[in-house]
Amino acid sequence: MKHFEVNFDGLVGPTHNYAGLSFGNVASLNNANAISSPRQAAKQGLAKAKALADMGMVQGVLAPQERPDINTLRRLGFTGSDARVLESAAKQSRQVFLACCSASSMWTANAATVSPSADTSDGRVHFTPANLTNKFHRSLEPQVTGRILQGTFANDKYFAHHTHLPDNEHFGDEGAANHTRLCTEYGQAGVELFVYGRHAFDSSKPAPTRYPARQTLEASQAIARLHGLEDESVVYIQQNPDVIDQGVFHNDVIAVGNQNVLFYHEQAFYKKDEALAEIRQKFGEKPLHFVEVPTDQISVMDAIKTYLFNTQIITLPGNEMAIIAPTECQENEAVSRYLEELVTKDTPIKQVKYFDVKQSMRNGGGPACLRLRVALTDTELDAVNPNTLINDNQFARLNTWVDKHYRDELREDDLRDPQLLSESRAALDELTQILNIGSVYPFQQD
Ligand code: SUG
Repeated sequence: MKHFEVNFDGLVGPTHNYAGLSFGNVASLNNANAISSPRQAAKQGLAKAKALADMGMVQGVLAPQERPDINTLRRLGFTGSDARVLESAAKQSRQVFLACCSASSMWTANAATVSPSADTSDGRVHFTPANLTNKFHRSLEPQVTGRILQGTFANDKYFAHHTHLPDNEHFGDEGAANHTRLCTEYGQAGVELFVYGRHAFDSSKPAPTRYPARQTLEASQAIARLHGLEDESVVYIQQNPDVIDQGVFHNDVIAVGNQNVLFYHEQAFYKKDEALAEIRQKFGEKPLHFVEVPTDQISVMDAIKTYLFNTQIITLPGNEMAIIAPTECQENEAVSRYLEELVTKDTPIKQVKYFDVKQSMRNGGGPACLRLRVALTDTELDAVNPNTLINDNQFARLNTWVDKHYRDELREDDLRDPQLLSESRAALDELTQILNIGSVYPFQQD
């Protein structure tokens, strides 16, 4: 049996904009009110996805969400025609309005936590959409995310879909951004690492003081239970509260794993030595590489600025690993030097490739944020909705679709334009046909 790790990249939605919505995410706050380019953003994402497909990787896409989110605005008391809802929300409650316009579902690392069939008690691939409770704009995502995942992984013989955790800060869950799986081969049982920012029910435990910890231990434990993971193959690690306070709002901003490699910053974890020892013990005797980046070589600040750890480490056909980095890493002297040296060292990582995803980076989303990893056997891959997988034909269709529907530039004032709402709905209606995922959007169900 063959197995693969498939990356499902989030298609950037037509309302991609910079609204400064994510307190604790430095890039999001620094770029608030900048002019965005939804078209460029969508094309940068598609180009990265296509490049990975061209490297021989199996690559998929996940549909974006319907925005502006008129239904939520109506739930919050705005009435009248859609145009009126937009107008009055923008005027009366700017922050709420902006939250309802965000294209943040593009960061599919936050779409869900996924456990491959090799790890789960019933031998199916398990998905739990993240509730994203810490940010209002992101808390609007899980329901439709669940539908999109079901439209993409539509066979319940192989795929188990759970409802997102209770929408409450106690169970704050940010999905795969705080989850990494280590294994020897993707199809063999692995060790799942759940990294959390705080304990929800024990305030005596350390926690960040300046910026929020978005993920709780209790949420991570609930996911492990739902997915039927065995205690011996799960490690819970607390993120270092100090780095959260410096702007590391998800673990994937400071650590990334692939197969038997864990690449992380010296300051990533609280009680690091204990955590690494537990991983080592649960992983067993097989070769395992801890690639630790010391602070005196790369500061936490540089890691956040360049997203050195928000890189994708992928295993290419032929088994060499490559690191997929944003061009910000190339532009930083210390970081590019580090990466050049890394590929010559005694680790499986042998190549580095840079991608321009600046439209996403300005909101704090690097290459790894843009993708959800799903490890699959060949039989499971055959059960995935084939229209969601990237090949030359689907890539061309999606690029043409972006050209047809997306604006070149978007400013805050454009978001209240009823025309943008119609354009977005027309785009998404067509997309559900291109991807054949069914009527997942509220406007298609009314
Ligand atoms: O949740 N930014 C996203 C970035 C998510 C990155 N994902 C991972 N690290 N996996 C967030 O903070 C900013 C939107 C705005 O400000 O307009 C935003 O939502």
